[in-house]
Amino acid sequence: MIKKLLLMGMLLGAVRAGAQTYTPTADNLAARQNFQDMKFGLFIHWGIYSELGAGEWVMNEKHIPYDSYKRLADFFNPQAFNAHEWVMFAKKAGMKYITITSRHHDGFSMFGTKTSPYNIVDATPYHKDPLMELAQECVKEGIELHFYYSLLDWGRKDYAFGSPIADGKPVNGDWDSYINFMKAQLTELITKYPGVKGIWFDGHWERDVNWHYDEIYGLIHKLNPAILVGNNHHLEPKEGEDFQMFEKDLPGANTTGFSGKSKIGALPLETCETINNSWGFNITDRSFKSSKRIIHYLVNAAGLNANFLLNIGPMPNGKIQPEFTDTLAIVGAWVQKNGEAIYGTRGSGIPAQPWGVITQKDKNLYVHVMTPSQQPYVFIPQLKGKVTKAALLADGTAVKFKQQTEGVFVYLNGVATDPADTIIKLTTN
Ligand code: JFZ
Repeated sequence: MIKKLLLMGMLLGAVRAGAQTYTPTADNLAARQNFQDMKFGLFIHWGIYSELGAGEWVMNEKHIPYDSYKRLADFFNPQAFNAHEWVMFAKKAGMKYITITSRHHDGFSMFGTKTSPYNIVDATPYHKDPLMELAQECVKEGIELHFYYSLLDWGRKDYAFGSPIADGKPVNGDWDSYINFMKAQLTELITKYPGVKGIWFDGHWERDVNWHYDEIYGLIHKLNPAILVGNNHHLEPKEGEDFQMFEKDLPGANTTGFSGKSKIGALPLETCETINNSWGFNITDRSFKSSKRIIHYLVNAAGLNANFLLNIGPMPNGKIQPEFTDTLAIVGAWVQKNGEAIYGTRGSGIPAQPWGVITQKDKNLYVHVMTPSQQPYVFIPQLKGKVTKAALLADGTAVKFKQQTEGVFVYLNGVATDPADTIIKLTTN
């Protein structure tokens, strides 16, 4: 009784404070578990900007007037796009889901929409909907699909980019109209496209307005309660969100300066990074990350309990450049062999060590030695449970270990090492 009264008081307090209470459904909670099990996803930035080969910010960076930029749509015709090839590319790389730009800051919709003629079906000679093809192909191949969706729009009058803000909205815009536009588009994306499992918002940081997240997130979860909502706002998770993301940084790190305010919360985590230095196709960017670096990023993310969403920017003809295919074929072969220590694991809670990280699944701990240590052993502190067995994951060879109250020593002398990551599986009771 007292408990009930207390609870009612808390609820009333929350209502009075204007806070909504979001309770994820059982389906949503199951989707979160599944999301965490997948560990590795493909991020795709693809739009009419890809034609200029200078990244997805080209309109803004080169000060291209909106009316001139719009011409890119007149000759966007990705004849070589093949949804099956993209999905197989992701699958071969060991990725379990794809997050693709449905609409970026340039405001161009890469999907067929009734809400605006500025979309790939109505405004380009291609006249087809690649996201529908991709969605159908993903369902067929058992790959999950998430849509990136930009809150920021450089071109729409109702958004009024550059306008002063007052009372939580742009003075020169029509904020209600813009919010309704986004709600209509999100409704299309969630109800028309088969198998969509998540929405990845971006652009929050552009202006300090009332984004009406209660309505937007509420709508998404009403249309499909299992959809995972995430927002690249670089802040602590907000009410109604289902996962937390980090941009170009592992959770807890802040090398970019973006992540200073994003304290790690209790939600599933995801971190995204580029395969070179660009999100959208960039013809001059040749700073390709090595397969080893990508493997390390994946393993480090998994050790910190996070998914890794690796980005590529396909070319305007719809092809993926060979440098990306080559690298990811190597990554894929590695993950194929070592997936047991990645998929379905969780962070062990043991902090990252100078030599690597530890992932966990059931009673097994996977010790990932990525940087060879100076000593002939690695030391794993804070290990709970008694280790009953240590073996090389690659071939099952027994590995020597010694457990003390402070932790476990695993001896690596004579152990066959993997140049990217030597994995030792510890079985505990
Ligand atoms: C955003 C987008 O602007 C970018 O184009 C890409 O889609 C990426 C995944 O997300 O990038 C950001 C977001 C925020 C900041 C910088 C880049 N920021 O707050 O400085």
